[in-house]
Formats: sequence, structure tokens, C-alpha cells
Amino acid sequence: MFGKIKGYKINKNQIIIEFENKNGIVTVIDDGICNFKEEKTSDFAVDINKFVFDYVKPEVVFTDNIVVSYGSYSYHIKDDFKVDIYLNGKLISSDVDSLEKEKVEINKGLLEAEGHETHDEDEFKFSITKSLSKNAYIYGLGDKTGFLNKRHYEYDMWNTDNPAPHVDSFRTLYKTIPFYINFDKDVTYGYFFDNTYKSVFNLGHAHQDRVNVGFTDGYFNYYFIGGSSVKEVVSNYTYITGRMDIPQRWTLGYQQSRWSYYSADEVRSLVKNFKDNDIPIECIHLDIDYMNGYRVFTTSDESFPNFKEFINELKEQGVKVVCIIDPGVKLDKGYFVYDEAIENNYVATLDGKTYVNTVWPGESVFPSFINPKVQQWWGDLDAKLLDLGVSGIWNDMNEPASFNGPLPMNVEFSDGKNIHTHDEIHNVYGHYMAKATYEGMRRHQNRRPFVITRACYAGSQKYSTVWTGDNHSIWSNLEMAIPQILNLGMSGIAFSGCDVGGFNADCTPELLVRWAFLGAVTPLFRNHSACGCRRQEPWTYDEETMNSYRKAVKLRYEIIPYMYDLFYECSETGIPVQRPLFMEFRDDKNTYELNDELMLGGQILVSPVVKQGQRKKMIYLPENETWYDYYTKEEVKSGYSVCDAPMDKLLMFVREGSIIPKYENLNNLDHIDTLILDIYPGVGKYCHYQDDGLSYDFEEGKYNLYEITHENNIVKIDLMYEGFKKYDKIILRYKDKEIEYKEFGKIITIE
Ligand code: MIG
Repeated sequence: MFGKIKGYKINKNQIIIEFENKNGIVTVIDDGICNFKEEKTSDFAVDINKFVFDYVKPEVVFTDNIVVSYGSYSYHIKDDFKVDIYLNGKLISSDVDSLEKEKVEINKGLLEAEGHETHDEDEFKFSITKSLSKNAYIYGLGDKTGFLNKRHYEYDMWNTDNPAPHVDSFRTLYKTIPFYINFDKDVTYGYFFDNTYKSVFNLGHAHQDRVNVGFTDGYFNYYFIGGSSVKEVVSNYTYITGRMDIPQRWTLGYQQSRWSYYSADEVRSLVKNFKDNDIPIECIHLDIDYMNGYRVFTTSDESFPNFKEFINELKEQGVKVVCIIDPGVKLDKGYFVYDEAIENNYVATLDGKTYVNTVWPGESVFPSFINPKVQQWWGDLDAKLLDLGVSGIWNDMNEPASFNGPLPMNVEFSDGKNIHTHDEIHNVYGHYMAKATYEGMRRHQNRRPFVITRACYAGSQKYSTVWTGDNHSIWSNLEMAIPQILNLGMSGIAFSGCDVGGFNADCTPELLVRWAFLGAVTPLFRNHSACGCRRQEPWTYDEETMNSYRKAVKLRYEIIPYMYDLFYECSETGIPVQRPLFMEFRDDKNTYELNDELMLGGQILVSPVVKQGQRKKMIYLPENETWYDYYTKEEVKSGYSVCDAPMDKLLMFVREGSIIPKYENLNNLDHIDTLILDIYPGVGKYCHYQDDGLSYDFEEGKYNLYEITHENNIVKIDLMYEGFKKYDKIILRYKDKEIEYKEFGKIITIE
């Protein structure tokens, strides 16, 4: 593709290499972060121009190869733009030859006639093949189904809405994050490919010692992302693709959804049921039926009359509303959104005519979200929903999904200047829709936008939270939710969740309870289910189920200040809230493929039950650590052991020396005055963040930072930074003793 090296020039931190056939550019962004691209390229997730610096000065030596060194890493660039990467002088990754895949003869016609799924091999314009060491594990890649370790699998990057039950043999789901982490006990790094066309990631599947990434089109444009740990790699990856804002605090509360709540009265009685049954509730999601004939940005006068007053009425009870918005705009002359779209040429075209496909409203047209003017227009429409009192926007169907066959590859999307075809835009359609939504909300009010999207691309974490789409109420989908959310976190997306209880199919009481407990520690905690399936609100089951469900939701409310601290950390570092164990215990081999446990931050280990009928669970607590039961605060043996796993409890363990900030007895997050600091035996230090939980005022210094240090029950709190109203009360707890803390800087003993 590139040919032999002929020479090079240096411009700031960029080395422009002249190859026989075309130029290549190496941009050294930081120690261990480096971009390799052909000169002409397009950037989607990362704007490389923002990373051209004077102060990063790589050393360049040209002998046989061009050797570029900076910090601990050096990149040996060879003919054909092949690269060997060295860390402190040791070779850690190299480009290798891409070998042919073994051809398997199949009788496609017969297989398909019998209903089997077959899969065509893609033709690649080019591929990049990286070495894969014997002991490496592979993580990341977004929302792919299956287990944590992706080695030996092959996946497609093509945003897809597939209604079948999500199983581990799926090649793709809704999201495209072309980023993988190569983790080996001694060396960790990642590769991110900023190419939106369909690509195929063969992860040691065709050849055990290679990762082959084949691209159907687009440009050669990828990043090496080093770091001393998985945490650092994710942090470096989010340094270039972006980090999320701290979310509004209430978005960490419990959310209830259903396709659909069909009327205002139904929603009213729903809220009443939550209150009557003493189950905390923060927000209700309105699915497509709140609209007038599925026309986006309208509301139905029949089933939701006086929409604004209705929303206000809920707000007075502490309940917020999130509305779904699909991309498809109903083809309907006289409907203002359609008229504006057509008048301004804001929609996709085919052969010079408006492109039409069918979605919920019937025949519909598709905004060209890549056009900044369309983003502005759409964002302003979203902002009008905020004026009605809506608190968040849920973006669905933005793969884009369509009922009348997929959009042809040559459908055209204008960015205002140039035309992009569907094959290029497909994987970023949801990304730009989320961007438009986020920016519209951001422009309109001093609130951190709450956007939820189904489809997305690398970097969407800047704009939106995500959910894992239409899972099923089956045990395997509960089990899969853990690795899926952990891999999303390692792919930069920390704020994610799955439909608690499962979307399709009927949820059993046992499954609902186990799912609710997983939901309680998942960033986005929303129960959602499809029409045609059994209702999934907790009181539609028996008393015992509801009691357990209530416990799960209350557990969530207890740990919200801890989760909020983790989101604060994430906004600064990109390190996810839910983490696989090896992110905290990198030397512990037992954790590399542990699919049914997770860490909530660095302090709490959670071991959810994800198997039907299980009342005892084998748990694993990393050795060389002392662990305490979250509830009883008694020491628990580390290593493998079998634990009682009753239906009304989530197994949680706390690391020695931890300090967990908690709320108590809250059914709603609007007013908080008391903070509890629950202190576990050992020596520890913890930083707690507090702000208004709503706005961007923290950017002007309106927040507090508390640093808590302790040795067992001897504790001190320092107010490290004060810019916001403090708690009325801080209560310190150690085992079963508690005491109010009144004077910052003072050492006290809890006894
Ligand atoms: O084709 O809006 O994933 O959460 O309830 C179904 C109706 C369209 C798919 C979403 C789901 C939502 C549903 N939507």
C-alpha cells in the first residue's frame, strides 16, 4: 500500500514520511500515545489537529528504519508503514503479515433453506495485522456479546439492531468502538482505529498469534495506546476520544420504563404504586406512544393532554420524565419537522431524491446528522422538549434501523459541503445524533445533558450514556450483561446499563430480582420491557419478589454518593465506574476471565448471582488482601469460597481500609443533607466530591472536596476545597458505632 521509505520531514510532533506510493504521518501525542495515518484521511472520534504540539519533541533517527522515540516508547517504522513498538527497549508489538483465512466450503443455499444463518466474508480494501503474544487477553470492542476475553473471536463493526436473543455468537450489536486492549501481565496496550466503514476484527481467531483488522473502505488511520496498566490505557484512550461530564445526580437514581406507558393516567398510577410500595423512583421514561402518531417532537393531545402541566405535576412529586426521540421523521406535508427538513435539504437522499424508508411513523426521512446545521436544528428541537419540563432524551433506532430493508450503501448524507455515503456514515449516525442532542441541551440550559443512545461510535461518551438495547428476559442475558458493561467501560463508555429484567420475553420473579440487584450497581439503572411481554414493575409479582426488589433499589440509593464520586473520578481520568477485577488486581491471573464479578470503583467487590436456581455461589476474592462483608463488616476469607446467596441480597465485599460514603433512608435525590461515611477496618484515605448535582457551576469552583483519612476507628476529615454549601450533618460509622463529625481537621475516635 505504501511502498518503500524514501525520506521524512519533521513538523512539531509530526513526522511526515515519504513512502514510494503515498505519504504517511506519525503523530506522537504523548508518552505512549501515537497516531499512524496516511496523509489524506478523515477523523471521526479524534480531531488529530488538536494534538499537534510544539512541546512534544520526539527524537527521530533514520538508519534502515525510521526510529521515533518519545518517553518510554519507540516506534520503528519500516517499509509499507509497518511498525515495531518498543517499551523501554523491549519489543512489545509489531505489524506482521496478514495470512489468508482458511476457506471453509459450505453449501450456502441449502443451509439458508433450512434456516441457518450464514455469513459472507467481506472484501477488504486493506487490513492491519498486529502480533498477538501467547499470554495476551483481549478486552474492549464496545458492546459485543459473550464474555470478557475476546481472544479467539471474530467480530464485525457494523451497528446492528438484531431482534433475536443476544447470544455470544453474534458478530455485532448496536455499537462500533474499534478499540481493543491487549493485556498481558507484563505489557498492556491498545489499538484504536478511527475508521467508520465496516471492519472485521479477527482476534487470534484465524491465526492464534495475530490480530487482523480488515477495513472494507476508508483510510489508514490508527492509534497505538500504551500505558502501565489497563487503567492507564483506558485513561489515555479517553484522553484522545474524550471523557464524559459528571452526570446529574438524579440520573444515578432508579428509572422505570416500558414500551409503553400509554397515557398520563397510567403514568400517574405508576408513580402512586412506587410511593405506596415504598420503592424509590427518580424518573419515568416515555416510549414512542407519547407522541402524536410517532411524529418526533410532538406529544399526543389525547393520551397526554396538557403535557407541560403533567410533567410539572410529576416533578412536584420528585419524578422526572425522559422522552424517546427516534431519528426517522414522518413523511407528512404540513408536519413542521418534516417541512423544515425538506425545505433546508436536511435529509438523506438517493439519486438526487429524498430517501424514504419505513419506521414507526410509516414512511419516514432521515436527517443527515453529520451536517453541523442539522445538528443545530435538531438540538434546538430537543431543547423545546426541555421547555416542556422534560429532563432527558433517549435516542433509539439510530443504527439507523429501518423496516423496509436496510438503507442502501449509496444513500447520501451531506455534511453541508461534501457528500458521504451510507457505508461511511452508518457507524457514526447515532454518534452525531447524540452529539446534536447533547449540544442542543447544553446550549439551552445550565444542566448537564442526560442523553441515552442505542447506537454509538468511539468517543460518544462525551455526549451520551448508553444502554445495551433489546436484550431478552433470559438468564444468559443477565450473565452477559456483566462482561458487556465491563467491556463498554474499557472502551471509554462508563455510563451504561442494560434493560433490567430484560426487554423481550417474559421475566420470571427470580430473574427480575437477580437482575435488579445487578442493576443496583450498574451505572444506568433502568427497568424496561417490551409491549407484548409480561409487565415488569415489581408490584406485578408476589410480595416476596417486591420486597427483594425494594431492597435492591434501596441498596442503590445507599451507594449513590460513592458512585457519584466514581463518576467524578471518571470525568477526570476516564477510568470506568464498574471495573473488571484485573483493573484493580492486575497480577492476579484468577481475575483475567472472571465474568461474574466486578469492582465498583477500587473499594467494593460485587459478586451477583446470574444463574437460575442458585442459592449458594462460588465467589472469588483476590488473595493477599483482607476483605470484609459489606453488610456485617466481618472479615471474609479471601480466595475461592462458597457463599450463601439468598434472594434478598447482593453479595458485596469491601477492601480493607475502605471508606464508603452513603445516603440513608432516601427515596429521592432532590434534597440531601446528611452524609454517612462507613469506615472499614484498616488504614485508608478517601476523597469525597460534592456539588449541586445538576449544573456546570462546579466549573466555576462551586464544589467541595473532602479528604478522609483513618486508621481503624481513628478518623480525620479535611475540607480540601470549599466552594459549595456543605452537608448539614456528616456521620462517621465504624462497625456498629457511629458519631457525628463536626470540626474539620480534628482527629476523632469512633467508639
Ligand atoms: O423496534 O420504541 O430498543 O427500548 O422500547 C422497537 C420501542 C423500537 C427499540 C428499543 C426499545 C424501545 C422500542 N424500540
